[in-house]
Order: sequence, then C-alpha cells, then structure tokens
Amino acid sequence: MKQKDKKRKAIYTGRLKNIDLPGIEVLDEILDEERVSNEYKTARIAGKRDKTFKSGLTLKKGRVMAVMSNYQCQVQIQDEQVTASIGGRLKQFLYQSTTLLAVGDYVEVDMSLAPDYRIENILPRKNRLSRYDSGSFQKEILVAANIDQLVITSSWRMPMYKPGLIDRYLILAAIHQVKPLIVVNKIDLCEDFEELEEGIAYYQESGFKVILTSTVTNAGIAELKAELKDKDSVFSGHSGAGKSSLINCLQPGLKLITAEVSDFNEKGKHTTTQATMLPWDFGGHLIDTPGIKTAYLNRKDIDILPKVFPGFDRYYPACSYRDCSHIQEEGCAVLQAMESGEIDPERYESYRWIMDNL
Ligand SMILES: Nc1nc2c(ncn2[C@@H]2O[C@H](COP(=O)(O)OP(=O)(O)OP(=O)(O)O)[C@@H](O)[C@H]2O)c(=O)[nH]1
Ligand SMILES: [Mg+2]
Ligand SMILES: [Zn+2]
Repeated sequence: MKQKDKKRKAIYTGRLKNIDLPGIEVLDEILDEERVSNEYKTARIAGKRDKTFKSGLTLKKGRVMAVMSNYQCQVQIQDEQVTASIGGRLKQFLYQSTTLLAVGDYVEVDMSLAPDYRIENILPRKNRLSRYDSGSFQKEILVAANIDQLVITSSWRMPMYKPGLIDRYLILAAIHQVKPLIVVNKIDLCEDFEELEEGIAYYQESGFKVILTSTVTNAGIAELKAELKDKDSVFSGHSGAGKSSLINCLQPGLKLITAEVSDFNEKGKHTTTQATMLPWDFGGHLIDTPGIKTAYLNRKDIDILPKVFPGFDRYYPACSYRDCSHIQEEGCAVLQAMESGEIDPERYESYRWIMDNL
C-alpha cells in the first residue's frame, strides 16, 4: 500500500468513528470521548508534522480571525493580522476529515517565508460549533472553534417569542459544550410582565441565565455587555429577533468592519468569507458566522437528547433505566416531574416534537 493510501484509510476510519456515537452512555462519558478523539486527531497531525523533518520553520502562535476560500485565512499574531494559507501537509491530512480550520482556531504559522505565511499546525480545540450538510452522510461542517458562549436571541413580540427554538439552541450548546446565554429582546413591546416572567421561568429554574433587553429603551444592554466582556460569543436566533440591532447597540460601528471585510473580498483578492471574528471594544470577540442561523440538530443527536434537553439534567439521573427515553418507561423521573407540574408540559411537548423530528 502506498504511503498516501495508508493516510487516506486512517482518516476515513476516523470519520466513521465520529459519525457513530458510542451507544447510549452517560452524557459525560460521551462528551469525554469526543474530547479525547479531538485531542487525538490534533496530536496525530502534530506528530505527522514532526515526522516530515521540515527544518528552518519560524513558528508563531496565532488565532484564525476569518476563513476565506482557497485555503486562505486571516490570522491574528500578537498585534499583527496576516493573510496565511494552509500548509500543504495540513491540507493533505485534513482535506477529507471533519476538522478543517475554523474561525477561532489557534494555529502555528511559519513566518520564515514572509509574506508567504503558512499555517503549519492547528492547536487542540476546547470546543467547536458545527452544522451538518443534508446529504445522506450528514458531513460535519465546522463553523467556529474555541467559543466561550452561544448567545440565543429571541424577541418577545414581533416576531412572537419562540421557546421551541430556544430549546433547540440550548441542546446545540450542550452537545458542543458551549455555555449558552438566553437573551429575550424587544421587551419594550411587553404589555404583561407576569406573562414574560412565566415564559422565561423554566429556563431560569433550570439554571440558565436570561437577560431581558430592548434596543429601543436600552434596557438590559449594560447587563448583556457585562456578560460578553472578555468572552468570544456567537450570536444565534431567529430572523428579526434583533441580533444586528443588539450588536449595533453594544458597539456602534462594528457592522462597518463587517462591511469592510466583504468589500475587501469583492475586489477579488479572496472570495467569500465564511465566518469572521470581530473584537469588541470592551474586550472579547463577536463571532459572526452565517452557518449557525438555524438550530439544526444532527440525527446522531437522538441518542443524547434525553440527557441534554434543557432542564432534564435535574431529573434523568433518577430514571429507572440508564438509557430512558422519557416517553413511556416505568420509573421515569422526567415523566413524574412533568405529572407533578415541576416540568412545564409545554417544554415536555417540545422535547417530544424534537425527538420525533430527528
Ligand atoms: N420594538 C423593538 N424593535 C426592535 C428591537 N430590536 C430590534 N428591533 C427591530 O426588529 C427588526 C429586526 O431587527 P434585526 O436586528 O434586523 O434582527 P436580526 O435578528 O438581525 O434579523 P436577521 O438578520 O434577519 O437574522 C428591525 O426592524 C429592528 O428595528 C427592540 O428592542 N424593540
Ligand atoms: Mg441581522
Ligand atoms: Zn426517564
């Protein structure tokens, strides 16, 4: 077998392993395994790199701020931003795998051939957000890496509050080990605050942070800013919820930077920017990615759903069966909590709806 074929084979096995989640296990075990497999992948790439004996590299650590087409990236190295390309060997190892470079990745860049900067290594990721293409293999498409939080935005009115969508984003955040932050916007349109409090109570009781905002009255903006400070956040939520308005409110002018980036691309230097990371002037980054606008869950997630549905973590450890699906099992603590009114029946309905649609 040729050396090249051997590599291909190894990568292919890795992908299969990634698609099949290990049975129905305790959530922590599943997530641990995911973590180990990621670390292993990155370590393997680093190992291969060492074996190529390429000498004379001047490696500097940087962070991917934007991913463009043609294997080009904007990389922040200390105070400098450079355009770097993905080194040939990395490309070879990663082309078929699920873990190509993403915005937020920490990388090592070879500076020795400046201005021809080359990304030679991807450092281990603490987490990643991905979506899946709709093909039969549901190939994973990496959206961002090393994210601190997922901001889940829903408007209270116009359009109507969508807790079902919040549930889906919370599941996504739990699966990817990203801290969620719920923002309910347009509270200036709220006429009945008791109704609003009832609407968010389940999430608060389940331990999630909820911030109520309005870009019209500026309510909650300072509180939101404090939560975003020094963290790298991805904004998600339905269309019209007010994400762009909130971002403009938090930092007027930030959108202009986004526009500059696309102008730069239109000049033909690089084509489509897939995602960008923009620095907040109060510390931290906004990760602007077109890929995470829909809370699309993967079919494989059906196995973990009973463990990651928001609020169920307080009850499922008491279910009689370890792999309880909370549908009709005897001794199901989730069903009991629902019957006794501890779990909002609407949230349970949402669980069943998501389950049936996977
Ligand atoms: N009343 C009220 N209207 C708001 C508020 N925030 C945003 N809007 C309005 O809601 C509409 C949609 O806001 P956007 O910021 O464009 O929403 P978005 O989430 O970025 O939407 P997409 O880009 O389509 O995903 C705009 O007409 C805003 O002026 C708010 O706090 N109160
Ligand atoms: Mg918008
Ligand atoms: Zn159960």
